[in-house]
Order: sequence, then C-alpha cells, then structure tokens
Amino acid sequence: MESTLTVGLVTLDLPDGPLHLEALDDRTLRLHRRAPGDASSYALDPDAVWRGPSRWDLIETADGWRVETSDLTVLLSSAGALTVTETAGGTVLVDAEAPGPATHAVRLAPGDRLMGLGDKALSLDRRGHRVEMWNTDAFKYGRGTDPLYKSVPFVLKQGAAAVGLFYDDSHRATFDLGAETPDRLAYAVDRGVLDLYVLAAESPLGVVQAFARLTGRTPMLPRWALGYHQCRYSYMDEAEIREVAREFRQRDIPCDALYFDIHYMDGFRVFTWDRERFPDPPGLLADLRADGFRSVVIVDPGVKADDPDYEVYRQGTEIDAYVRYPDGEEVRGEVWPGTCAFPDYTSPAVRDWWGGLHAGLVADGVDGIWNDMNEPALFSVAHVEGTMAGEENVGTIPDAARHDLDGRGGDHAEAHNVYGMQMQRATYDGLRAIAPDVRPFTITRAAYAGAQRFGTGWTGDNSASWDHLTLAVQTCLSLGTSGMPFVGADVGGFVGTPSGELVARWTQVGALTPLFRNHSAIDTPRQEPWLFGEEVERVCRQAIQLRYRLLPSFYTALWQAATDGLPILRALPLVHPHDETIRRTSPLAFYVGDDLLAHPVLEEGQTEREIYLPDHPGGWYDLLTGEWLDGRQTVWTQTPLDRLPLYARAGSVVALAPPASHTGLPVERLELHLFPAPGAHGSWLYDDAGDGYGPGWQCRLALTSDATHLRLAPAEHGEWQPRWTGWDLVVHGLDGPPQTTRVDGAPAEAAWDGRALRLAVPVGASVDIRR
Ligand code: MIG
Repeated sequence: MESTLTVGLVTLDLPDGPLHLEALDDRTLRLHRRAPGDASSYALDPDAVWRGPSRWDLIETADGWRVETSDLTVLLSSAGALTVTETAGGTVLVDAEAPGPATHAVRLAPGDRLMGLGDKALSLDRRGHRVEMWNTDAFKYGRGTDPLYKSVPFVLKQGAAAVGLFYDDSHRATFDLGAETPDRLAYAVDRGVLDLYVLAAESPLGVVQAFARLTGRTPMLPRWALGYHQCRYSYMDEAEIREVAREFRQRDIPCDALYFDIHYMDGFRVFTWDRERFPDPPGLLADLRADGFRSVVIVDPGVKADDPDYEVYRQGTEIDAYVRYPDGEEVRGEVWPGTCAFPDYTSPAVRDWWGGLHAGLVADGVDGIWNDMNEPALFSVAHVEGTMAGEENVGTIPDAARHDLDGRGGDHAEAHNVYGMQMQRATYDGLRAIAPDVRPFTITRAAYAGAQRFGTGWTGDNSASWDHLTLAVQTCLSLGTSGMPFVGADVGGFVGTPSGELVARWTQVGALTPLFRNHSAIDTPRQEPWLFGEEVERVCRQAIQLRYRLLPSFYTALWQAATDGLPILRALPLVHPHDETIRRTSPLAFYVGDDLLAHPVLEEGQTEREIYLPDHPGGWYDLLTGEWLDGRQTVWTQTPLDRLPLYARAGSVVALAPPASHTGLPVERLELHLFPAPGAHGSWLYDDAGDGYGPGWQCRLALTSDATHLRLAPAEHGEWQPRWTGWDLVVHGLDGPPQTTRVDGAPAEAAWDGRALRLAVPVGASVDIRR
C-alpha cells in the first residue's frame, strides 16, 4: 500500500485506482476517486469556504489509517472501507465493504431511518426501497413511481447518530436502501465515479444545514413568492385571466400571482406571445400588477426548429447552442411546438444567451419564470441515420448526445440530471442581469442537488386524490430535507377532478407549504377555490387568509433558509430524532420555521382525530385559541372542515400580519402573540423591503417568564426600519389580569379580554408584566 499525505488528505493507491479521503472540516469528510482538479460538480456551492479540519492526526495502523479530527475518528482500511465514530464515542458510519470505483455500501442498524433523496413518492423514511436517480417526466405518477423529476443523491441516515451521505455524481445512479439486504445501503453509479461526502453533524437538522453549506442555500425570494398563486393549464386568453383576477378580488380571496401556461405563446414558440389570445401583454400585465397580481409565464427548453422565420431558433444556431449527436447532427425531438432543438445549458455561452432572451418578457411586465419539461422530456426523438441505430424512444435526449459541460465536454448520460438545473440557473442569472434590483422568481420541475441556489421548484404532475395529498406533504418535507426548502405541490392535484373537500383540505396544506400554488390540467374542470360551493370557498378563503396572517413567520423562515440553510418545513424526525412516538402517530406532522407545529388533516371525512404534541419544555399553545397544552401527550381534537390544527411552541413569539388581498399592500400593524414558558426563550422575526438587495432587520424577541414576571425584550439588528406603525401584543398564558404592565419602563394601559392581555406598543418596545 502506497500512500501520499497532505494535511487533511490521504490517498490509497488501490488496484483499481487511487482513492482519496479528505476532510473539509472537523465533521465533513470526502471519500472519492476523482482526479485532482476535477471540477465536474454542478452541485457544490462555488461560494462555500472550507478551512480544513482544525486537527488532523494521522496514524498508520496494521490495516490502513486512523485519522482524528477534533470531532471524529476515522478508520480507513487498506482496501478503502470507512468507519467513522464520534471522538466522544458514538458510531457515525460503518462501511459494509470496501468501495468500488463507482459503488459504496454502508451498514444499517435496525432502527436507522433513511431520509432525503429528493422527490421520491414514498414515505419520509425510504428504508426498504430501491430508487433511481434519473430525471423523468412522470406524468400521473403514483405512490412508488420511480424515478421522478429530481435527482438528489443525498441520504440522511438517522440512527443513534445523524449523518448525511452525498454522492456527487450526476450520472444515472441507484440506491438500494435496505431492499435487497435489510442491513445494507448500497449505492452504484452507472458510468460515473464514487464521490462521497460524509456529513457528520450533531443533529439531523445540522446535517441538513451542512448539506446546504456544501450545495448552497436558496436565495432570498421576493415576498410575493410566499403569497397564494393561481395557475391553470391554461388560462386561454386575456378575458379569462382578467376574469380570474376579478373573481379573487371580488370574493376577497387573497392572491399574489397568476400563471400563464403554454397557450400564451405563439404556436408554443418560447419567448413569444400569441397575439390573438393576448393582444397587449404589457397592458394586461400592467393592469394585473396595479391590482396586486404578479405574472409568471412558462418557458420550456424545446425550441421550435422547423420554422425558418423563428428568430430564437435562428439565434441559437448562430451560437451553436443546441445539443448534437457525436456526428454533429442536431438532436431533434417532438415537444409542444412540433420538432424542437434543445439548448445545451451546460455551456456558459448558451446560458448567457438563454438568460438574455428573458429581457423581452421582463419588459412586458413578466415577474417570474416557470421552467417545465426540463428533465428534459421529449415526446419522441427523431431517428438520425447512423447515430441512433437501435435506440428506443427514451423520452429524453439520447445518452450519446454531446454536451459542453462547462468546457470539459461529455455526453448526455452525464448532463441529463443537471440539464434542468442548468436551465434554471440560466434563467435565474438572466433575470438577475436584466433586472438587478429585483429578486428573481423561478420555478423548476427538474433538479439536481444544489438547484436551490437558483430558486424554487414544484412536484410535477400529481393527481387529485387523498393519497396524493399525503404525498404532497411527504415530498415537500423530503425536498426540504434534501436542501430544497422552497417547494410546493399543485394544490387540488393536477391530473383528475378533486372533490370540494379535497380542495379545502389541500388548500389548508398549501397554506403551510412555501410554494402555495393551485394548478390543474387542461382536460379537467377549472379549480379555483370558488368553484366547489360556498362552504369550500369559505374554508379556502380562511386557509389562504391564514397564510397571509402567517407571512411574517414564513418570511422569517425563508430568511433562515437563505442564511443558515434551515429547511422552512421541518419534518418532526429532524427536530425530535429520538422520539419513537412520532414514527407511529405523526409521520406527517411538521414544523413551519422554529415555532409552529402543523398537524394538517389528510384524510377524507376526518372530523376528529388524535394529535401528538412532542416533548417540549413548557408545552404548546393552540395558535388560534391560545389554549395551553402539555407536551409529550396525545390529544383528541375536533377537525371540522374549517379547522387546520396549528400549535405554537411555548416560549415563542408569533407575529401575525393583518389579512390582506396581496403582499404588496403596506402592513400597518403587526400582531405579536406571546406564548410564555418558564425560563428564557424567544423567537426570531425578520423583515426587509420585500424585494431587492437592500438591508434587512433581524429581531430576537426574547421572552422570559417566571412566577412573578413576564418580559419581552426585543433586540433589533440591521439597517432596515420596518414600516409597521406599531405592534399589537396579545399575551397568552396568564391566569388573569396582571398587577402592572410596563412598556419601555413606563406604566402602560393593557386590556384583559378574559383570556389574554392586549396592548399596543411601539415597534421594538420592551414589555414587563408583573403577574
Ligand atoms: O405535458 O405546460 O407539469 O404543470 O401545466 C404537460 C403544460 C406539460 C407539464 C407540467 C404542468 C403544465 C403542463 N406541462
């Protein structure tokens, strides 16, 4: 065994080639077979800085190497098998056998759960399944359909310890997650190489944060991205979309964005408008904007290639933008516009060109871009003599096609899984350049690890069924666990016709998911919230209004995602990894940000149910009634159609905005609900202008409580001054009217309403209540 050594690096010269072990820091390892200087990863955040381990003690042993960082002890056998333990004691990871050039296997303990892996239509814990990484247009997918649209080769293994395994190779890969042998996780990549990152954090949320550090965080999105969005395949013309906008305002249902699906284009040619259906886009979009609606338009990758007068196609040929076969033939496939060519988004020049094409849409008043079909999905691939012999219709660009891969050159087998992500990147960067003072809003269907750096995503063509409502929650939670915090599923279901009850319950779930978009397919009835009778309309209005009331919490959680890599929605096992009751009772409950616990109803006809409140010092408060409930207990609760069970963590301060028809309206006063718990606690509240790149305002709302006093002490940071004229405090958890209430040290008026104390204070005021 020959080995070379630098600080933080060991190389084994194995018979099948070198294997490197590196430490990026004391808890982040990389075991890989890439050549030095190989920069092929599209997943890694180019801005991440790794300082190396603070300690790196390397000892040669009888069978390999023993390495110690300040936190981990790593054994690397002479054949390359890893064993990682916490220096303090616990086992992190044990390889089942030595890795191959493109394989790796890890031992699973009986209680280990396997989360992550992107948008799989499976329960949160994927153990026992076998899944593939290959972006696929999975129209009408069902439970277990695999693969789907996104490929995130990242597993969070939670047992006694939490560890992340990220296999950074974009080629087609498979994970056997204990399907073949229950105690073994096996990874194999086809034509790629082993490039494994081991993220050993102290908690599962820490693993997710470490993965975000590695692959990047979501950018801050415009505030309107968190509003309610209404989509349809398609709103067919100007009159129809104006009518939809009018209905929202007349019916007092909040809405921030309307979507234009493929029929807005002239013969589905990207970057054009159908002038018969939409004669005056700038006029229409300006009117919508004046009424508080943003406009998002779909842009597909396929460029119509059979029309000599089509400017976009012609420009692309001039810069050699399209993917070709090895013999130089352009890859042609059928998509909506007819025969299309496909831009190679793995080329920087093509990304620049594509990004620039959005200038016209932005000038027309378009606010956001929706990238669909970017797996890429091709209805059929044209047979090209000599190069395609024997190829089936693969539904995508054939493997042999050539890509730039940022100058390195390679084939579609390597580029496939990053194609959609690089399209979204081109879009994001284009929008940044065209309108530098505005935060881009992009939404993608296909993705690879790291796509969160370029915006948001949705979960594709789901169906209007109760099981899909469950899948929507599972998929959004899993994507959050996989580094993609800002996602949503089509509310109501895309395929099929939902019942009113399903739309109502799904709107409640949507009100809790970052991307809150109702969408439905062309051959189904329209699906706006008022089309299912008065009761459903009322319930949907209430759920959407609740979302607008919760916007300060969502915006704060978005800021945390953008700065700290925390998911916006947090599956309960990420927060309470050792609470076994969750697994049995509440696999689908989740946190929104730090403080809110959601138990949405996902079953038909469920008008009462059990709800598990996890262990939490000080317990919980029902967000809407203020009722206090102890932790680590199961409560029986009524869930009539209009009830969405939501709880606030004791010790938190939850800010509620007044109901509003859209996010563009100034928020005059914020309502701050204080949910005290014995001891020192508190919450974060973030605010800024809602768009652009100006300063922010971060406030730590410290809340302390003991037998005699309750204190709110806000600590404000940042240059931004929130525009609220004041805060209306609602203090829960008091036994009765207090003896005295002081605001910034001076006695103040406060009203006891029989359950809570209410008082108006200036923004940032400290409050001292003597019980
Ligand atoms: O084959 O653009 O997932 O959201 O409405 C259908 C039409 C193509 C699939 C997307 C869906 C969108 C639809 N698209």
